[in-house]
Parts: sequence; C-alpha cells; structure tokens
Amino acid sequence: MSTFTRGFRGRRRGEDDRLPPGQYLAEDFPVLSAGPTPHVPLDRWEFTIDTEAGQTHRWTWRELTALPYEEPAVDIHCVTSWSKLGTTWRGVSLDVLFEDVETTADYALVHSYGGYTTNLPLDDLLDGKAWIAYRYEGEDLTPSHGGPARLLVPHLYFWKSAKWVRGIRLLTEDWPGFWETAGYHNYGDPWREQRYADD
Ligand SMILES: Nc1nc2c(c(=O)[nH]1)N[C@H]1C(S)=C(S)[C@@H](COP(=O)(O)O)O[C@H]1N2
Ligand SMILES: [Mo]
Repeated sequence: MSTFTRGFRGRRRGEDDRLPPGQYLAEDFPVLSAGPTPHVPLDRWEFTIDTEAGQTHRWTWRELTALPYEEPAVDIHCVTSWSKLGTTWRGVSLDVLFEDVETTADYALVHSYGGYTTNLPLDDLLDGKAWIAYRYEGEDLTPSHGGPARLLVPHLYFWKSAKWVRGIRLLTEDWPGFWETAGYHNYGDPWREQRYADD
C-alpha cells in the first residue's frame, strides 16, 4: 500500500495537495460580480483606511502605485468550487499601507466602488497575507476582475478579495459584509470548507 500511495501521490503532488476540499481546477478565470462593473477615472480614484478613532489615511492612484510592490504567486479559491493555482499578481502589501496606521481595532470592513462590502479580522490582512493588487499575469488588472485595483486575500475564499476596492474601515466590533449578510460564512477558510454560515 505504501509503495503505491507514495508513487501515485508523488507524481501528482503539488496540484492535489493545493486543492482544498470540494474544489476543482478551473481552466479559465471566471468573472463573479454581484452588480455592474464600476468605472472610476484614475485621477479621481482613491484608497482609504479609516480607523476606529476617526483618522483617515488616503492614497491617490499615483501614490499607491509609487509604493514598493510585491509580485505574489498564489492559489485562489472561489466558494462556487473553482480554484486556480499559481496565479501571479502585482500589488502593495497591506503591511506597507498599515505602517503609519494606529489602531487597536480587531475587525476590518472592506468596501468597494459600487457598494460591495466584505468583512474579515484585521489580522488576516497583515503579515504578508493580503495585497491591494493592480496587475494580474503581467497585465493591468481588467475592470471585470476588479481593475484598477482589488483586494487580494488568497488564504480565504475569493469573495473576501473585494474587486474595485475603495477602502478599509477598522472596527472594534465585527460587521458582516454583503455575502456574509446573505448567508455565506463569516470567515471563509477554504481548507475548513467554511462556505455557508453553518459550516
Ligand atoms: N466589488 C466586488 N468584489 C467582489 C465581488 C463582487 O461581486 N463585487 N465578487 C466576489 C466573489 S464572490 C468572487 S468569487 C471574486 C471573483 O473575482 P473574479 O471575478 O476576478 O473571478 O470577487 C469577489 N469580489
Ligand atoms: Mo465567489
């Protein structure tokens, strides 16, 4: 048994081990949007972090794209069961954006141009786990996939990766977002299959 198992798994390791339970590998890159694609001119675009104490940190498009960036290669997992392995992005780590932010808040409510919202613990945005991404596979992020910029939080189901991201509000109490209010799981860990509220 061990010989067979080792050989079989050895050949396929990499893909199988990186696919969370109930997920399949997508060939294409599906578009999932709950509403129309908002179009914001880059000279009017801004990204903000609002603290629980009422302070606002603000970046224009020029300021955001002048910051040091990273080029993460990450696996992404949509709650509707498709996954993509090794997608490559360019974006600014949230660690960079939070450098001068003073907060004791535990929760973040991410909001988008167009009105979409999603919530997650602030810790899940920090320590190299999340980016404001503006390029995908070497190209500017297309509007349908969240361009000019989207949140990228690959360790949670992809609905947490808000497209057309506009800002983050820091909160001392958790505040469910769009899909979390509609029955999706509050946290959304794909490895624990946290798809719906009761999972
Ligand atoms: N603003 C906004 N962000 C969003 C969504 C949305 O409808 N609006 N859909 C979410 C869902 S459910 C998924 S699976 C991913 C889809 O991203 P994609 O369209 O680039 O595949 O975006 C997430 N971010
Ligand atoms: Mo999704």
